[in-house]
Parts: sequence; C-alpha cells; structure tokens
Amino acid sequence: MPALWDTGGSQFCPQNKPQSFQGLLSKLNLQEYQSTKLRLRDVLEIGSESTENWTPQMFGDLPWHFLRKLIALNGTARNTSLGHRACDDEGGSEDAQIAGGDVFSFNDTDIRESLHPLDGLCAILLCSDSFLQQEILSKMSMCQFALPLLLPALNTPKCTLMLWAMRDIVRKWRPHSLAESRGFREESLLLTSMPTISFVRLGSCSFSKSKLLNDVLSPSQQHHDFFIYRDMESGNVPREIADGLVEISWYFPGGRENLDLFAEPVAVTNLRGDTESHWLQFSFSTVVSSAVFIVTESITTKYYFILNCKNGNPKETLGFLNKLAPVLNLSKPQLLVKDSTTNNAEFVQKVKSAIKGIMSSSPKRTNLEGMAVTARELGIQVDEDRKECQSASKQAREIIVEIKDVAKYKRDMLRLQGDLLEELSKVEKELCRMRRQGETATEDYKCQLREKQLDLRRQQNQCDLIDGLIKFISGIGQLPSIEKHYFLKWMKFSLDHITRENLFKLWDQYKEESKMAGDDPQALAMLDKLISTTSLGVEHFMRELGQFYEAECSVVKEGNKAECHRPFIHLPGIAADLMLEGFPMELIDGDSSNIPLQWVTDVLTKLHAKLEERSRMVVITVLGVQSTGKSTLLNTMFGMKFAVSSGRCTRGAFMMLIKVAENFQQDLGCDFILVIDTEGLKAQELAKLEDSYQHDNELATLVIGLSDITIVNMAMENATEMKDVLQIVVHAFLRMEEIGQKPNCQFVHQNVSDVSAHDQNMRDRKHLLEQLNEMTKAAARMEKQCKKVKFSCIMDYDAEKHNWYIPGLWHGVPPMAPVNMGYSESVCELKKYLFDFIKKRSHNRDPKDIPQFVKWVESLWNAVKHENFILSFRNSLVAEAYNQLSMKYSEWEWHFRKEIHLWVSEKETVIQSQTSEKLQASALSMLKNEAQEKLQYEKQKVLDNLQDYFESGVSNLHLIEKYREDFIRSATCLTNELESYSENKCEEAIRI
Ligand SMILES: Nc1nc2c(ncn2[C@@H]2O[C@H](COP(=O)(O)OP(=O)(O)O)[C@@H](O)[C@H]2O)c(=O)[nH]1
Ligand SMILES: [Mg+2]
Repeated sequence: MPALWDTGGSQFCPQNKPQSFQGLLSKLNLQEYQSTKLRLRDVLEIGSESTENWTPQMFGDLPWHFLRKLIALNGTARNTSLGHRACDDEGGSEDAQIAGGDVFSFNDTDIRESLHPLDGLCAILLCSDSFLQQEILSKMSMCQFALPLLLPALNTPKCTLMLWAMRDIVRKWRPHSLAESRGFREESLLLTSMPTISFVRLGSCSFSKSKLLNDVLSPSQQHHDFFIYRDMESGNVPREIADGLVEISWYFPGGRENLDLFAEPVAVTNLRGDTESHWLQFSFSTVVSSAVFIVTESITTKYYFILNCKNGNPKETLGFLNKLAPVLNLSKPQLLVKDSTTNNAEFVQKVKSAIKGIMSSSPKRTNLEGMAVTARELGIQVDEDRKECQSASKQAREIIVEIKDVAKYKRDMLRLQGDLLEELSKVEKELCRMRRQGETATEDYKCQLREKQLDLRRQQNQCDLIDGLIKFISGIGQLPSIEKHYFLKWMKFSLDHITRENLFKLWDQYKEESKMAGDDPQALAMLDKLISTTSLGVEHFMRELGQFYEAECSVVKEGNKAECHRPFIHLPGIAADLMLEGFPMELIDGDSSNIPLQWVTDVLTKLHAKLEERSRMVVITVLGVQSTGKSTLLNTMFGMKFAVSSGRCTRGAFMMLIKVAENFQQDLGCDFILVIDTEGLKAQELAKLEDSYQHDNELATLVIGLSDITIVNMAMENATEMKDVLQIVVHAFLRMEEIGQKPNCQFVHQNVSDVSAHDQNMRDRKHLLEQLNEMTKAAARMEKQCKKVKFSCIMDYDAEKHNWYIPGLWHGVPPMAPVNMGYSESVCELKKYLFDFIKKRSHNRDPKDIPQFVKWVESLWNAVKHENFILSFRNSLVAEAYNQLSMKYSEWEWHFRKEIHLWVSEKETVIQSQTSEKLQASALSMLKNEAQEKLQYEKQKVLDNLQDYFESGVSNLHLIEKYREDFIRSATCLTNELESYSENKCEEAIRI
C-alpha cells in the first residue's frame, strides 16, 4: 500500500526549496549555525537583554526572540512581527500620511517584509543541535503549541521525524476509566499509544483546516491556538520553506465527563501545504493514522472528505464522489459538507462527533516510537538514528537492564550511600554535637567516634566498583562531549521511566493499604520509607561516585593508601566538566542530610581551574514546601533543567551554573550565577520518617546561609509550614556567630492573579512582617540575646519591594491548559528585578569566587553540624515549650538526686557508726531493698510531676506531647543511674 503513494515526492515540488532555505537563513542571520549548531547554553547565557524589555527590531532578532520567549514559557513566542517599525520610516507620523494623500492604499509590501511563524520555527530547528531541539519542543508542549513531527527536507534528502526531540515530554491525564477512582496516568509522550487522526488538504482551499483543528481541540469556553492559522499574527504571510511540515498535537482528557471532548487521549496531525506536493508525508499519515480527513474544495481522490462548497454547484464533485464511494468503502457520514451557510460551531461539532465515532470503533493505536518504525520503512529519516545517539543509548541500556527492583538495586549496587552513608553522617554530626557522650571522657569519646568514622570509610573504600558504575564512569568520562550528553539524557529518561512505574505501583498499594488499615501508622510509615527509597536518578549514581572519592581521600589521608594509587582521583574533573556543560550537581544529599565536603570542594576547585580562575558568582536559591512549583519557577526564569514532577521523593539541594555573557560581566559584577534548587522540604512522604524536622531545618539553614538571594516560595496553603522553617532558620542564624552575611530575601506568593493583589495584600504583607519580626524577637529571647533584633537585621528584606504575586501556572484546566501568560510575564518581572538588584549590589559588594564560596560552605556546614538543639524542632514555639518543660524537669531531677544523696549519706553515717561485727550479713540486701523503695518512690514523684505538668494547661503543651516519652525515659535512666550509685556507695561503706 505505501508504495502507491511513494511516487516521487520531489517532482511536485513547486519552488526550489534549498534556495529559499538559504535565503531565509541569511535573512534571519542564522547562516553561521548551519554547521556549528546553536546550543542550549548559547540561549541561556545571561546578557543585557535579561534586564530590559526587549522587542525584536530586525529579522535577525526573531530567532532570539522566539527562543527567549519560549524558554520563559511565553505564549507570544511564535509572534514574528517586528517592533517599532513605524518610528523607523520617517513617514511614520499621522500628519505625513495625510499630507502624502495616500491615506487609503493597499499596503502589500508588508507581507513580503514579514516572516511566517512556521518558516521561523523550521529554520531555528534546523540550526539547533538535538539538545536545544529537545528543549524547544518540551517548552512548546507546555505552551500547548502543536509540535513539528516531520520536518520538511531542506538540508537533508528526506524529511525528518522528530522523535528524539520529543523524548523529554511527559504528560499527565485522567482517562474516564479512572475517573471514579480519581487515579491518573503519567507517561512519556513517546510511549503512549493512542489513535491518530490526520488532516490534510487537497488542492487549494479557502477554508483553514488549522483553525478547524484549533476549534475541535479547544475546550469549551476557552479557545486556544494549537496550530498557527492564517488569521493569526503573520499567519497570512506566504510560507517559504515550511510546506511539507507535519505538525502534531494531542488531546488529553482530565477525567471530567462534562468537560472532556474525548474520553481517551488522541493525537491529531496536520500536513502543511498541498497533499499533491507531499506524497511522502501523506503516505506516512495514512499508514500511522486511524483516519485521514481530507479537506478540499474540489475532488480528485481519497478518504474522509470535508467539502467546502463555495461555488454553490458541487454537482460535479459529488458525482465523482459517488463513483468513488464503493471503491474507497465510503459511506455518507464520511462526507462532511461545509458551505457558506453552515454554522461554524455546528460544523466543529460534526467533526468532533466523527472523531468520537472513530475512537469508539476500536481504532488502530500507535505511539511515536511506532511511527518511527513506519517512517524508516518509508525512507524518512529519524533524528534518533544518529550514530552518537544510538551508541550512547546502547551504553545506557547496558546499565539500565540490570535494574529490576529499584530498592534492591540501590541496596545492592549503590552500597556506599544507603546505610553506610547514613551511619557516617550520624557519626560525623555526633563528633560535633556529642549528644551521647555519657560517662566517657570527652577525648576518649572523640577518639572512638573518629575510629568509627575511619572504619566506615575503610568499609566504603573496600567496596568494589560494580559493573554498572564502571559503565557509568566510562559514559561520563570517556565519551566525546556530544555522546556523553546523549548518554546522560538516556540514563535520565530510562531512570525516570522506571521510577514512575515503581511509584505508580507503590501509590496503588498505598491507597489500598490506607483504605484497609485505616490508620495503622506502622504499615504506612513503612510504605513511606519504601516510596522514598524507590526513586532513582542520575544523581544517585553521581552521589555514589562522590562517596567513592570521599572514601579514597580519607583512607589516603590516614596513610593507609599510597598517594599514587588513587583510581578515583580524576572524578572531580569529570564532574566539573558536567557542571560547565550545565548539568545540576548535588550539593546537599538530603537523604542522609550530609554535604560530601571533600567531593564538593574538589569538584568546585577543579571548576575554578577550568574557568581560569574567573569564577565570581552570585548565588540564588529557592526554598519552599515540596511541590509548590519551585523548580518550575527556576526553569522558567533561567531555562534550567531542574527535575519537575509531582511524584518525586528525593530531597536535598542541587546547584547549577549559568554563564553571564562576556559583555555583561562588568555590568553585573560577576561571571556566573549559581542557582540552588532545594527538594523535599516538608514533603508529606518524608514527614513521618525519623529526623524529618532535623533534616528540613538543616537544609533550610544551609541554603539560606549560602545564598546571596533567597527566593522563599509561599504557596498560600503552605504558608504556616514555611514560617515554621523560617523561624528555625532565624534561630540558627542568631546562634551561629559566623554568619556575617545577610542574604536578600524575596517572598514569592504563587497562585495570586488579581491585579489588585499587591494593594489588597498590603495588610497581609504587614502581618507577615510583624510575624517575622515577632519570631526573630522570640528567637533572640530564647537565645538570651537581649539586644533588639528585627527580621531585617538577619535578612535583607523590605516588605514593599520584596514580595511578588505570581498568577497560577496554568491558564485553564490541565492537562489541556497552556501556560498562563500572566505567569510567564510575572516571572520575567521578578527575573529583571533580580538582575537589577545584583547590578546595584555589585557596586558595594564583591561577589565571592569559587575558593571563597568553598570556604563558606565549609564553615557553614561546620556550624550546622555543631548546632543540634534548635534544628530538631518544628518551630520555635515547640522549642520554647520544650525548653520550659526541660527547666521544670531539671528542678525535679535535682530534687530526686538530692533526696538520694541525702539518703545515701545518712546510711553511710549509720554504717560507719557501727562496728563490723554488728553488721549483719543480710545488711546489704536490706539496704538494697530500702534503696529500691526510695528510688521507686522518687521516680514516681517525677512521673507524677510530669503528668501534672501535662495536665496543667500551660500553653502549647500539645506541641510537645511527642516528647513526653523522652522525659519518661529520662526519668527511668536517672533512676537506674542513682540505683547503681546508691548500691555502690552502700557496698563501699560496708566494706570499710
Ligand atoms: N496548578 C498549578 N500547578 C503548578 C504550579 N506551579 C507548578 N505546578 C505543578 O506542580 C508540580 C510540581 O512542581 P515543581 O516545580 O516540581 O515543584 P517543586 O517541588 O516545588 O520544585 C508540577 O507538576 C508543576 O507543573 C502552579 O502555579 N499551579
Ligand atoms: Mg523541585
């Protein structure tokens, strides 16, 4: 069948495309990127336009306009009109036009002076490397723009299927079969099988099929332009190169039967240009689709027909169709007629019903990977078939096939992190905090701990590199740059896929379990732990390498290994290269709440060297409750690639480097921006785990301490939790003498869209400021610092200037909602402000360079490690209540001790006053019994006191209920201690 259509695509080609292509490239000033392609890094570099409202003036500006707007998720990215043209021609003023007399004239030069958006898109894609292409398509998908599926053949012999370019896209939806259980699906777009419906045009047609498609796919009440059509800005400009482009878009249901157009996902493709000139694309469409809709005004051949009857006399066409009907198995419903009197809404409804009909007839389903198979058969090239991409894929697959059960893989294969690392990090902190010193002398205790630490490092060092890690190291260390990039991407996609599948299973189990068990906390906590242990990403592999490196360093330091035998010594250099290429690097391992200091230091030092010691940087961090859009915010602001997902259960902090353009470094006063994203703060799944507060507070204190600017993300519903965290941070700052730095603090309130937000929330802002001041004061009181402190003494914060109200991310109801323009614009405002701020600040403060930053990390980390008490509480109210009880408890304890000491010395006197003959053999056991009674009596008194205290109605008691057990345990310990004390004393006295 395909062979039928395969007859000479090029013979119909009306224009000389390669020539138009070259013309367009030179018009857009893109020629230089034809061989050395444009990279994501080139686009992300921070230049002067980051601080201005920038409108394209010349054609050469348009590609940059498109890329920058798109990275910022701006819905106007596809616009190709140039700004301020009127001012350029001297005839721009109204008077001049009237004087010239040609107020009414046909201005048709305009069209030739502009650019069709699809021409622009094709040109940019053809000049971008495959990673930028991927980024472009991912962002386009978030904006709900139709994506290019087949790029026309311009600099290649055949057209190209954009498979790799779509690899990164993940969609979430709820099919109606899951509506009741409120479940959802989340899958890579490439792997999702669904029916595909193609739309093509035969001959010329005055009616826009792209507009029809927009109407069909748009949710009611909310029109969206998935496809560019002729009535849109510059949509009427004749296309120079984009004919033959096949675009694709999707419909995904949200699980609301009244709102959804279709119950299941469906893909829609749209061939640009006349089918007759693009037989190859057309035959591709017929093979992959469940149905092909042919839009035409007059007929020659083929399938579904949308007949736009313009001339009022379609008799001839109809006659032809009637002849064709039996041959093509056409039936009446397969002819949709639209004439000048047809109501558009009704007609759209008809098309929708037709699609519904197709979908309910169990049509052919295929996914994009399946389409690629067809494409190859038809001789269409697939972008993923590049040699580098394939070999990298093979290398990644060799690692991935080993992973069957994630939790098991992590336990058995990534052995250095898991329990070993957790133990290590505990020992390291205990070395600073000395909580369980007990009776041991300080120096001895420290020695023990150091020995233990070294022992754990030795254990780590003795672990062999497993096969997977060897392959991983060779992947990131030995492959040429492009292949390495592919390799890491493949690793990410595969690991994400595995993690998603695993999580889904676990969530189902979780749902069942919580239904069955009601609230068996034990079982649910187990599942929580399991969920957090089943996420696996490239960062875990990198973390493992970091630990290998740390272990090696510490063994070498102890002199147990020769300096020359260090197989891991080259790892920091590899990691530094990755950072330079824009990959995120783990700074704080949130699972064990640990900074691998040696590793981080050496990676950054290597980086400093690679940058020829020009590494002044400004540090921007973002902090906020899990899943409140922090990563989305950073990705929109800086075009970064921090992991975005609702289902992730990792935590920690990741850093990423963005270069400042050479000609802007002077202005901004720095060479780089270091962006730190935090994950897992106040995450539900982690909340029940032991030490959760401690980890959260340590993380927050560290990242705020490290940053020049902290963006605090306050989603309305999580404001309280965020304040809890801030309180503890304030405490920690007050305690840590070393904090000489005052980070700037920006509050971002997401999901606030009203124009009056800033004014109306004036009271809220005042209130927030009062609260912040209040908690700073309270903290100072608790820390026994009597000087008057305000929040602004600790952080650089101005309630009026440093609060941002940002509308919600989506315009409408996901999954079909595009990104809200308001979101994009507000984020852009914030970004501009931040750069202005950095500029101004650079006048009176020199930013740190890497060596200074490394020192800073070290001293801050040390301070946090020494800080124990305050970091373990949810907030300072809890800490204060705990403090109160502790004070009471020490009174009771003191009383208990006093009583026992008195009793002992009383008995000692009695014993000493008697001669040894008089002392009966049974005296000791009698004394012991008496001691027991006394001890139990006193212990009971403490317990009663505790009981009374908890019933006394002192404020905030409920906050410390969970510590009650600790105090009871303390009382028991105390009793035991005093028991052995009194017995020893009595025995001693009798012996003498
Ligand atoms: N409805 C809505 N969803 C958002 C918003 N911002 C982010 N999301 C979604 O929330 C999820 C989590 O976002 P992410 O940036 O990973 O949050 P993070 O955990 O704070 O980094 C993603 O699926 C986002 O698409 C928003 O303003 N409104
Ligand atoms: Mg995140």
